[in-house]
Parts: sequence; C-alpha cells; structure tokens
Amino acid sequence: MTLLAAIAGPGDVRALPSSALPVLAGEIRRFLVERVSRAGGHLGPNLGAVELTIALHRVFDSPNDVVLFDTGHQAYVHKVLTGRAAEFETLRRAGGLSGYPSAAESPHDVIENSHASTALSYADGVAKALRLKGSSRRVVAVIGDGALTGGMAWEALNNLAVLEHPVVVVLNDNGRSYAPTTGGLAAHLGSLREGRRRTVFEALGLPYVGPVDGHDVDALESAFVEAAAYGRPVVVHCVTRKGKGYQPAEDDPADCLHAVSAAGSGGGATWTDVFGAEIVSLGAQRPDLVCVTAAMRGPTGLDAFATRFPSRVFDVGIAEQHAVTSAAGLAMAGLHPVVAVYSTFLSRAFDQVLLDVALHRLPVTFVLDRAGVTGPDGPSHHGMWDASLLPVVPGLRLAAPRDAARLRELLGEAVAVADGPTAVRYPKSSVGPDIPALRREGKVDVLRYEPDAVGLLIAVGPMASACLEAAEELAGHGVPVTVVDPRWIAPLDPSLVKIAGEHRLVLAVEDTTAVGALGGRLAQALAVVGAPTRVGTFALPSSFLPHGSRAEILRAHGLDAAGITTTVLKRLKEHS
Ligand code: TPP
Repeated sequence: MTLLAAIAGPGDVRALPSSALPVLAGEIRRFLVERVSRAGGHLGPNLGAVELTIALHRVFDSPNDVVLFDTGHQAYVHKVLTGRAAEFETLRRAGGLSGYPSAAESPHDVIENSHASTALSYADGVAKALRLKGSSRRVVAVIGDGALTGGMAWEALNNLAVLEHPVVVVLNDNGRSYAPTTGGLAAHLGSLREGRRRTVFEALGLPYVGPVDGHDVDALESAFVEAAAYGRPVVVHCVTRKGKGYQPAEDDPADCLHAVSAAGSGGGATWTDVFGAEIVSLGAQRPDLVCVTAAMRGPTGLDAFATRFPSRVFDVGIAEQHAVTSAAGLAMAGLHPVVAVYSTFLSRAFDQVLLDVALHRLPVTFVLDRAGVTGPDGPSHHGMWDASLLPVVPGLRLAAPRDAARLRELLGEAVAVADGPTAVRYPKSSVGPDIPALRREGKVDVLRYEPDAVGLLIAVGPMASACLEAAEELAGHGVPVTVVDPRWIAPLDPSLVKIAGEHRLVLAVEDTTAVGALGGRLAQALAVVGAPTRVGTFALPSSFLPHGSRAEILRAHGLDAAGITTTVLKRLKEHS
C-alpha cells in the first residue's frame, strides 16, 4: 500500500514522520504525471508545488486556517491531500473534478476564480473580517511570481503591510509564468535568490522569510512556523522548480508543460494558429504594427511574430489593465498595437478599453482568443462576456470570423482602422473548413439564400457551420431559412438591420451570453424603425457555466445543428 492511498485529509499528512515525506512527494508526482497526462490539465505548476503544499498542510490547519490559492491551477496537490485523489479519474470532465479549487467539492477550497493576482486581496478581506470577529484563524495565500506581476497583488500588499492579523503570503517563485517572468520584479526576485538582503517586501513594511528551498519539506515547515509566529502579514519566499521531478517537464523549453492536453485530443489547425501566421504577414507589411501580451505570448499565438520581429512584441506580465493602457500609449505615439489576450482576461481591463483607448479614439486592435465557451477550464475561463461588454464602448468595432479566411480578412480590416479601437473574437477550437459566401451585402455575408424563407438565421462567427447544417435539416422539414453572417457584430451594420427587417422571424445564434448580445441590440434597432420582425437571441444563459468539453456545453444549450433546428421549429409554431 502506498502512503498516498492512506491520505484521507490533512490530518493524515500531519501524522506522517518527516522521514516519510520525500516518499509521499515522489508518489504524488507519479500520480500527477499519470493522471494529468491522461486527463489534460496543469502539470508543470503542480509538480513544482508538491513539497510546498505538503508543508503547508502540516503547519497550518485547513479549513480552520483559511488557505487560498492564487489562480488555482496549482491546487491539484492540495486536492490530493484533502481527500480527492480517487476523483482525479474525472479531472476537468463534465460533472467531474474541477481543474481549480471548488467550494462545492471541499470545505478546503475557497477561491474559485482562476484569474491571477487576486489571492492577496481575498486574504486581506478575509483577515480583516476575522480580526473584526475576534477570530485567531490564520490566513495563508499561495501566489506565484507570475501572479505577483499583476497590479492587484501590489494593491493588496500595500494594505497587508498595515494589517494586524496573521497572514502568511507563500510566494511560490519558479521564475516563470508560462514563459520566464519579465520585468523589474522578476529581476528583484532573482537577486533575492542569489542572497541580496534588502527586499521590496521589507521596504513596504512586510517581514520577509527566505529564500527557502521549495523542495525541502523540513526547511519549508520551519519557514512557515517562523512566519506564523509573526502574528501579522509576512512573505515567505519559496524557490521552486516548475515541472520538478519529471524530466520532460523540467526540460520543456516552452513552458515546463504548464498545461497539457488530454491524451488523444487535438487535430486540425486552431484559430490561434491562423492568427499566429496572419499576424506575421501583417507585421511584414506594416512596420508600425506591434503586439502586446500579458504573459501569454505562446498561448495567444505570438511566438512566430516574436521570432520574426523580436523588438516589436511586449510581454508586460500578468497585467491586462497595464497592457491595454500601455497599448493606448503605443498608439498615441503613432504605432498600431495588437493586444492578444484571452477574452475572459479582457474583462478586468474594461475601464482601460473604454476610457484609456476608446475615449481617445486610438487605433488599438484587441484579438480575443478563447471567446465563447472554452471547455474544461470552467466558469472563469469561458469567454462569454466580451460580446456584451464591448458593444457599449463608443466607437469600438467588434468582429467575429466564421472561418480561417474570414479571420485573416477581418484582422486585416481591423488593423486598417485608424480612428478607434477594434476587436476580433474567436474560440478555443480547431477552425474547420472555410465557408464561402454566396454574396456580400454591406458588411454582411449571405451564406444561404431561400427566396421564400420563413425565417432568417444570423450566424455569429463560428456558429455558421451549425446554422448551415440546421438550415439544411429545416429545408428537409419544408421550412426554408436564409442564413447570413454579419462578420462585424458591433456596431450593427445598417445592411444587417435592413435584411432582418425583411423577415418575419429572425434568430441570432451566438456563442456568448444572451444579455447584450447581437440579437437584443438588433431587436432594439428594428423596434426603432417600427419593423414587425420578431427577433430571438439564441445564446448562452446568464449563468456561470461549469467545465466540460466545448462541444458538450454548446450542445447542452442547444447551440448545435440539432438544437438550432428544434428552436426554429418551436419559434415558428409559437408565432404561427
Ligand atoms: N491572466 C490572468 C488575469 N489570469 C490568468 N490565469 C492568466 C492570465 C493565464 N495564466 C494562468 S497561469 C499563468 C498565467 C499567465 C502563469 C502563472 O504564473 P505563476 O503565478 O508564477 O504560477 P506558476 O504556473 O509558475 O506556478
């Protein structure tokens, strides 16, 4: 029997003699490599956090002490030690174990948001509340050096420095986000690893313990005990190695196997691949074109651009707000920045898009990868709010390509706009074959035309193929529908309003939350001109969608060909 098999909770970890801990760490690493390679998920970060998490559960008393994980992608070891090893068979699958902390799974899990740089602010608030209640429960926040590049982390440290409650900030410093961490902070942490004594934390008024070997459980335990004794906020600097103990991860030049795909997944070029190639050719034609990434150069497809034009790509760290306003500065000084970011991470920079970029009518292009349903990363990774948020920004033009040819075309149109911001959104998936148009009316592509159409399907972006399939099925039922792709989804193109006004029933099919989506805006525009058209929005509900595969989630909400067919038939019946 392995040691791991006997761990049902942190109490069992505390009961082990120190001499057994390296064995336990080895077992956990083998377990992670085997399970995560099969299911897909975050491998490198968790391999680096094995000893740190063991030590944390031996010194602190979760859930009485509140243990918080920043980002949460490195919490697999915590899940294993809090009695969830058996459930790893279902990791990231619909209905299975979440890839992030989940309060529904365990009382040991607190933060569910997987956006970085938040844990220290949660810690500040929890600690303030505990202090007001007279509680002596301690707060522990684990944060990576990558997440520490986010502005929120520093806003929190500023507050923690004057707080009188035990908060232990465990800095898990592996020198990397996905790629090596950039900027002055990274250089400072490097100098601390080499023994420099004056730390930025102490300068802020926070005691500093370390640097500690993050793979030596005894040293970690001593450091945590020392930190806890301060009785106030303190930073413990743990030096770890991403991918530790698994050679393919340690040696992986890209990102130490930060995230791996499920065995047997993949196939076909992705939207990211198409963008990655196109931005290089646009860059070759346009010397004023520069790219900005918030610590996601590889995942957003900018590696080839960086290789070709190394001085024209800026990795600003996990700092989306800064990325956007810095892009505004680049544009003010005459360049055309392309900010490549996941849709879900742009939400936190909304104010910067609105007032730092759009108010100044600056030509910045936002490329929103992972827009719509993303899949196994769950509620905080679904990019289902950008298409509701961005249309309210005056002067911003938002595009949704249906295929690779349209992505290239719309990206070209976007970077040609000189008097305001543009955005192009596409999902996390393979891109599929090109879908030719019959003709273009204004900005709108007509994909299927039925002279006696009883309805119009507006296929937004990647919903085109499902809409065309549905139209074919509907024709079989004797229900002819026309299908159009608006290409630019905000602001509404007059030609779209005109085409829609010529139909009795219009259904906009969208991979986004329904509130604020194209269908609602179109209904409003048609009401203004007094058209008798009924417009329905067929999109995602206004709720936090759980994890599962993209296809499963879309299907569950009727956003596949069969679901669209059923909905059209139902609406026709209702309106007949
Ligand atoms: N931007 C935000 C706001 N949140 C995110 N989760 C990401 C980007 C994507 N992301 C997930 S993990 C990660 C990034 C950029 C790197 C985190 O680095 P670090 O905190 O050092 O943890 P490590 O994986 O190195 O242990």
